[in-house]
Amino acid sequence: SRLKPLRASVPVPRLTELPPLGMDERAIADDFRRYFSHTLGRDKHCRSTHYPFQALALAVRDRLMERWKNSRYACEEGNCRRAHYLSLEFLMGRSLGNAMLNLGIAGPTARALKDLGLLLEELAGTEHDAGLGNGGLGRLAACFLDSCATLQLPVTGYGIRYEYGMFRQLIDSGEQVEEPDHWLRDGHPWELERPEYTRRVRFGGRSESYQDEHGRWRMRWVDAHAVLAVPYDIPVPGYRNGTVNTLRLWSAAATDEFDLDEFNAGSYPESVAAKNAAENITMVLYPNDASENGKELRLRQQYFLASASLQDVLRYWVRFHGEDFRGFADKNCFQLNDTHPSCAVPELMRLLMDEHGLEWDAAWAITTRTMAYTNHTLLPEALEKWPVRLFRQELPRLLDIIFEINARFLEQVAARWPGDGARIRRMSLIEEGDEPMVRMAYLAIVGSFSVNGVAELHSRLLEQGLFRDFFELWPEKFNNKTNGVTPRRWLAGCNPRLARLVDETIGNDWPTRMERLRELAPHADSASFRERWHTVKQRNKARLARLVERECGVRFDREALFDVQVKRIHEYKRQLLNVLHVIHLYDRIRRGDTAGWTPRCVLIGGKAAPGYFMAKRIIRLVNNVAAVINADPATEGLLRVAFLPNYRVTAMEVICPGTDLSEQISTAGKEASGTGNMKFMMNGAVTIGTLDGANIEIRAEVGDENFFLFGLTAGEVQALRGDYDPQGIIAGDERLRRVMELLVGGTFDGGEPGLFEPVIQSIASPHDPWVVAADFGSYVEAQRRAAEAYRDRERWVRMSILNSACSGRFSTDRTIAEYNADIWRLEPVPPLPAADGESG
Ligand code: T68
Repeated sequence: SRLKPLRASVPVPRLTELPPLGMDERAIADDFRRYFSHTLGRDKHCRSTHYPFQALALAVRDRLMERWKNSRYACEEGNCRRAHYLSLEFLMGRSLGNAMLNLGIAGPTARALKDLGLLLEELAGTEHDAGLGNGGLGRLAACFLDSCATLQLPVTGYGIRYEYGMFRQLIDSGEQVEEPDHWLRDGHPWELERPEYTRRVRFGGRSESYQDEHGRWRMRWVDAHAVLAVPYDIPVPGYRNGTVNTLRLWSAAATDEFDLDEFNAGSYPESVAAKNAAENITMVLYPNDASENGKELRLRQQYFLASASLQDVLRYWVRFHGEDFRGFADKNCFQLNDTHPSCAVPELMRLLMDEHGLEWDAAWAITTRTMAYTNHTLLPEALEKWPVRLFRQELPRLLDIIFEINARFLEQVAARWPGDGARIRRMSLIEEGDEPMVRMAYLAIVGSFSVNGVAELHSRLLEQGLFRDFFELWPEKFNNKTNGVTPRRWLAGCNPRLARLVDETIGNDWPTRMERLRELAPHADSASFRERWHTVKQRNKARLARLVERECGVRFDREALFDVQVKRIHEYKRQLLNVLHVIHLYDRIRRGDTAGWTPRCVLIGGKAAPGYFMAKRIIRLVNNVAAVINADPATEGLLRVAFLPNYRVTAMEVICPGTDLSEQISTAGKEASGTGNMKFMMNGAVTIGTLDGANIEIRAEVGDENFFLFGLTAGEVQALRGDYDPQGIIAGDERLRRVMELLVGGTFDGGEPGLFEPVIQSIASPHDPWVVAADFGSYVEAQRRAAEAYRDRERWVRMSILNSACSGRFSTDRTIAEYNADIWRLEPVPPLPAADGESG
């Protein structure tokens, strides 16, 4: 480690008597000024918001520090059971507003700044998003951390400190262009480097057998090269409860001796240059959200996270318990966020056996009592597989262990189903073929005591489909944990006007007791309450309209229906179906079929994986359709369309409060859960959606009269296979036929004939897995019902109120309480009292 530990004789500073920091306007203002002038060295000539932001972040961070330490101590002193959330992604977004909200100092801070002539919103607006994730999976991890801290559960997040997060999306002539997101360039005030906890992670080399000092044959990993994993800690404050948990992100660095070896060989510059290879491991987040591309560097990232995190947890164990691992499984639990960190299964085996001397059975008992796996996808193409060859090259010792796990597992299968060779081949952790592959999901299932899906439908489909064989073998492992979102960021934080109205109506404890939102429901009958609700929504729509005008140059009239679909661009999410409906509306306008029209503003946003051709072509289509429609005077006052570039957490914080209609229109059986659907609902948007993922549970909560349902069910989509006839559907539906004619006729080609040919082909293909044409008719009908409902303002506002009122179940506090009751079994740990006894 670069920083030598203090020797026992070195005096340790006594810090316990530090007075706690004030949470009032005055104390915050004083600290702000000190950081601004003394630490950052700025003065009255400073013309940038960056330094005032930095000074404020440091002042707020100070107030997290003592709570952070007290939370750590409480856990240490209580020798408490802990959970470790392993994830390649944490999509945190901005931190300042969230920290102030959870500490309860937003008010005094705003006043302190105002006295100094500064505007809080302006400073907060300069913070970069921490975009260390692709979408739902990464944001779920961030919401989970917020709920764990709020429920005072001792859960640590473990992830990677990517130098470059999710790419910035620009739109150039209607096309997506990716720019690197160097989010750390101006420094990241929330992180604390912890070089003293640096770990070594090895790659390459080979494994060999040897005899230990007792003459026993063991395996070891030799000739590997080491990379340092340096942790950076980020504080995760609970909601006004004194708890601050930790997100620990690993950064790769080259070792010194690695350089020295090369240096001795006489190639000093080359050896220093070789540092790059090590440090590349944590350079960039892979921007694929739904398909694996099998890149070597990605496997290195996955192993790097798993190994560093497990070593960190084992180090903590050894510090308090020495080499006795008997109680380890009672005190630790690892939650794997999808298969991405599933190298943790063989790596924990390796560490326990090779580094700590345990025998196989003891190590396996610990592993299978501590690992739990969450699946996030039903798409077979998204299930991770790694070539055996790559494992042998990069992680040879892990491959030995995977083979051994597989051999023992297949014996179990053979004992249960004697002579069923087909089943053995199906369930093997190794897929045979020209290029044998390790099936990571199967590895995760075999190595875990819990396997969960993220919505009821999804969990059921896993049991009956993808993981059927495993469900037959171990039904007790399988369970459901329906996703949620944190109501702190996704209601209290992003929608202060609505939050105030809710406070005034039902009291202010709802951010931690979301079931209380139900008490709003009776107020939906009050005309004056509806009026106040409507006023809030209109102001939020005005705020969203300003964003759209600034980013897209399109004017949205806030009296119109705001119809929004924001999420990653993917064929299964069916942005294309949305566009077909927009084209249909445009066709109606051109035909003069506008009697009883509801003016509508359609917003679509999201990033496409850079190598996903169809997704990028769909972005192009949205942009071209928007250009044609917005430029046609006939659409004035009736229809506006915009594609919002660079959709991200911070954009959603403006979008969901200002949305009327939430588009959740995936092909049934494809969207594991969705979480955007929950954010919209909480903020009073009404959903138009299919019976997919958590939509089903949203509809069950709010009632079918407050949800615009359409489309085939998952079972019906399945049953279509083999006799799907989109051409027949197009021919038989006048509306769709006309839409296809506009597309084929080049109305949106912008002078590039054939541009949308691939899109047209996919809709018309009997092999279209997303069955866009099949759902078009019922989608247009549901849109008609939504438009009609919107024209009756009292009716719509009532639906909006009821959607918020029924959203309590979709708080991650509920989700995390379920993870804890069924999987983690942790006791809440209140922090040790701060020096003055204050903990709030
Ligand atoms: C999403 N998955 C699901 N994956 O699509 C969504 N994948 O239904 C669900 O609500 C959400 O997870 C939370 O459970 C993803 O977001 C990824 O981002 C991803 C990233 C890398 C590789 C594969």
